Amino acid sequence: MSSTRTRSICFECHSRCGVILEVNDGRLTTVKGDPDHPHSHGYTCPKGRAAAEMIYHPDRITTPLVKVGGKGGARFDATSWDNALDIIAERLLDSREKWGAESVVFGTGTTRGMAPYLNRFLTLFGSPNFMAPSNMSGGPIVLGSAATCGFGLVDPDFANSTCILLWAHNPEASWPGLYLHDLKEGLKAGAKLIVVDPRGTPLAKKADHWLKIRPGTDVALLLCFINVIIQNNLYDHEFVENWTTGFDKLKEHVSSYTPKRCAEITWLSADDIESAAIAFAGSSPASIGPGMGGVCQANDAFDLTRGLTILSAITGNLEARGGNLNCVPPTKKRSCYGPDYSAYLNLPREQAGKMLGLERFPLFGHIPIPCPPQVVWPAIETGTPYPVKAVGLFANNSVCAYPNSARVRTVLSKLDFLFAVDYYHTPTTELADVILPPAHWTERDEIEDLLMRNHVFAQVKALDPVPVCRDEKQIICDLARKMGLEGYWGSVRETLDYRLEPLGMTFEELKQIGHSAAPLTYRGYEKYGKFRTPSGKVELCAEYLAMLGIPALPEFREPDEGPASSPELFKEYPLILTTGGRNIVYYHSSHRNIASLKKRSPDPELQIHPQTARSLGVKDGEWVYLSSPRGRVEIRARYFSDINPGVVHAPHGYWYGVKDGWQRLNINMITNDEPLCPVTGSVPIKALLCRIEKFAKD
Ligand SMILES: Nc1nc2c(c(=O)[nH]1)N[C@H]1C(S)=C(S)[C@@H](COP(=O)(O)OP(=O)(O)OC[C@H]3O[C@@H](n4cnc5c(=O)[nH]c(N)nc54)[C@H](O)[C@@H]3O)O[C@H]1N2
Ligand SMILES: Nc1nc2c(c(=O)[nH]1)N[C@H]1C(S)=C(S)[C@@H](COP(=O)(O)OP(=O)(O)OC[C@H]3O[C@@H](n4cnc5c(=O)[nH]c(N)nc54)[C@H](O)[C@@H]3O)O[C@H]1N2
Ligand code: SF4
Ligand SMILES: [Mo]
Repeated sequence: MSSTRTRSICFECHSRCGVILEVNDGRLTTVKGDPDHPHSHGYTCPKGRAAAEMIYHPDRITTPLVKVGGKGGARFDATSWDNALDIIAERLLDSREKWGAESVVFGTGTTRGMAPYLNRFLTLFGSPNFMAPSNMSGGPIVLGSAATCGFGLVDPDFANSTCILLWAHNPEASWPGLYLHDLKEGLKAGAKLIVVDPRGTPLAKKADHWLKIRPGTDVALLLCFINVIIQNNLYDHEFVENWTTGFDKLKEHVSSYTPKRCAEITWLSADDIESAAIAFAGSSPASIGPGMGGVCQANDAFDLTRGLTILSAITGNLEARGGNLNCVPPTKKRSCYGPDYSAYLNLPREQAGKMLGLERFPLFGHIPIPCPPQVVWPAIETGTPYPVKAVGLFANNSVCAYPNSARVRTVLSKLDFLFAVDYYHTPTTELADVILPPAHWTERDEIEDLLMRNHVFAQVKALDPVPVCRDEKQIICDLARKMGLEGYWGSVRETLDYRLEPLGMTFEELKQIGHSAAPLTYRGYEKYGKFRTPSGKVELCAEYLAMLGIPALPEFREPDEGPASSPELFKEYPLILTTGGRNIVYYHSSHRNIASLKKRSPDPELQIHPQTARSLGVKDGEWVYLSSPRGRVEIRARYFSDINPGVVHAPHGYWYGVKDGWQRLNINMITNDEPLCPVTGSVPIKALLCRIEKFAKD
C-alpha cells in the first residue's frame, strides 16, 4: 500500500486552515489539522474533515455534460472535454461577434480562487464584466474603508488587543480557522469583548457588552458611539489633529445621535450604548472585527463601513498593533483581486467604461469591485444598458445564493448560453447548456493570499483528480487556447508562477516552505507621510465623495422595509427578519448532500423567541410557512430566547433533498434584491419584514 501525507490548505471555506492530507493508494482517507499553520494552529471543522465524502460522493459530476433537447431540456448527456470546450468557445465567440464582448459575463460565487484567472481571460477576450457577490460580501467593507483610509478594514489584530468589538460578526461559525485563535489569545490576556448582534451567539453571551440591536439600525448606533466618544473626550487628539480631515463637521453631524435617540431607533438601552462606546474608546489598543454578512448586506452598507473605519481612526487604532492593521500579501498587485488582472483596469478605457454597474455606482471606477449580480440581471432581462447573452459560472449557485431567487432563475433561463462549473448538480447548473466538472481542492495546486493577512499559502495537490475532472485553471487555459486568446497562460504552473513573481519564487519553491509572509508594518502612514486617500489623511468628512454624488459623512437610513419606513406593511408582516447567520457545517448552499454534515443540521430552522412563537400557537420544532411580501418558504420553528421577540432569524442555503427545494426551503425566495445600497450595490437581506403562517406537515 502506498501512503502519502501532503501539507495543504483547506478550501471549503474562507478560513483556509492548514491541513495534512493523508492519501492511501491514491485515495484521500483523512484530513487532519496542521499544527504549524500560522493562523489555524491545527484547527479543522466538520466541513474540512468531510473532504473525502465530497470527492467520492456518488452525485459528483465526473464528465463534461451537454444539455439535450434545447433550453427547456432536463437531460444532460456525457461528452468529451474537447467537444464541451468547443461548444463553449464557439458560443462565446459568436456572442462577441453579434453583441460585443461585453455581452459575455463570467461569474464566481464567494471566492474559490478563480478571480484572477477569469479576469485575465475576460481582459483578453474584451469583456469588463466579471460578476461576483462582493456587493453583499466583502465589497462594501473594501469600498467604505478604502474610501476613508485607503485600505480595507479586514485585518483586526485580536491577539494584541485590549478590547475586541465584533460588529455583526460571529467568527465561531464563519471564520474559525482564521480568527478564533487570535480572538481567544486576546480574551485570555484579558481583552474586553463587545458584540453588536441581534442574536445571542455564544460569543455575544460571553461578552462584557452585548448590544442586541434591531437589525438594520447599525449606522445609528455607530454614529452614537462616535458622538459619545467625542462628547466624553475619549478620542485620540493627536491622531485626529495630524491625520484626519473634517473632524469638526463629523462632530457636528453626529451630535444629534444621543444615546437616548439612538436607544429608540435601535431598541437598545441608552446606558448600554453609552457604556459600550466608553469601554471601546477607553481601551487601547482596541480592534474591530467587522462581519461581512451583517455589515455588508444593508441599504446603508457604505455608511456603516465608513463609520466603522472612522471609529477605528478617531480612537487611534488604525494600523496600530492590537488595532486594525493594513496588511499587504507578498504577491502585492498580483494578489487574488490585484490590479494586475482586473478586467476593468486592464481593458482599453472605452471598453472598461462599459462595465455593468459603473454608471450607477461611480465609486467602482475608483475602487474596482466585481459587477454585482443585480446589475447584470437587467442586461439579461431587457438588454439594459446593453444585452448580456452568455454567462459562465464558476463555483456559484446563483439561484439559491442571491436574493429574489425566482427572478434569478427566470433571468438565467433567458440567456442564449449558460455554462457552469460545479462538483454537483444544483438548481443553477440545471439551467446550463454545458456543465464542466472541476477538480476538488485536494486534487489541485493553488495559492491563496486573499484575506490571509500578510501571507501567501501553497495549496498542494495531494492526489490525482477523480477521472475526468479537471483543475479549473487548466480548463480556462484550454478554453483560452481554443479561442485564440493570445497572451493567456499555457498551463497551471505558469499561472501560479506568474502570481508568485513578486516574491521571486516559483510555485515549486513555495510548495517546499508552505507559506511566505511579508513583514507586518504598523502605522505605515507615518513612514509614507500620508494615507492613500485624496487628502492624504483619513477622510472623516470626505468632501471628494460629494463629487460622485455620495454624502461626505455617513448617514443613517432606516431599512426600506421596517416598522419605521413601512408601517402599513409592518401591520401585515409584524416580524423583522434577518437571514444567513453562518452555520459551521455548511458553506452557503454547498455541502447539503454530505451525509455527515446534513445529519448535524438537516432542516432550515427559524430562530424565534418562545414568547412570540407561543403567541402564534407555534410549537418548538413545528414546521411553519415564513412569508414576506414576495412569497413564502417552509421552515421549522426553533425556540431561541436570545433574540428580541420582534425579530426572527432564518438561515440561507437550504434546498437539497426536497422536490423543488429551491422554491420551498430557500430563504432567498422571500428576500429582496432592491433597493440596493446607492454606493456599493449591497442588497437588503439582513432587515426585512415577515410573518409566520401555520401549516401541518407530516
Ligand atoms: N439570504 C442570504 N443569502 C445569502 C447570504 C446571506 O447572508 N443571506 N450570503 C451571501 C454571500 S455573503 C455570498 S458570498 C453568497 C455565496 O454564494 P455562492 O458562492 O454561490 O455559494 P454556494 O451556494 O456555496 O455555491 C457555490 C457552488 O460552488 C460549488 N463549489 C464549491 N467549491 C467549488 C470549486 O472549487 N470549484 C467549483 N467550480 N465549484 C465549487 C458548490 O458545489 C456550490 O454549488 O451567498 C449569499 N447569499
Ligand atoms: N460556516 C460558514 N462560514 C462562512 C460562510 C458560510 O456560508 N458558512 N460564508 C462566508 C462568507 S462568503 C461570508 S461573507 C462570511 C460572513 O461572515 P460574518 O458576517 O461574520 O457572518 P456571521 O458569522 O454569520 O455573522 C454575522 C452576524 O450578524 C448578525 N446580524 C444579522 N443581522 C444583523 C444586523 O442587522 N446588525 C448586526 N449588527 N448584526 C446582524 C447575525 O446574527 C450574525 O451572528 O462568512 C464566511 N464564512
Ligand atoms: S474552517 Fe473548516 S472548512 Fe473552513 S478552512 Fe478550516 S477546516 Fe476548512
Ligand atoms: Mo460572502
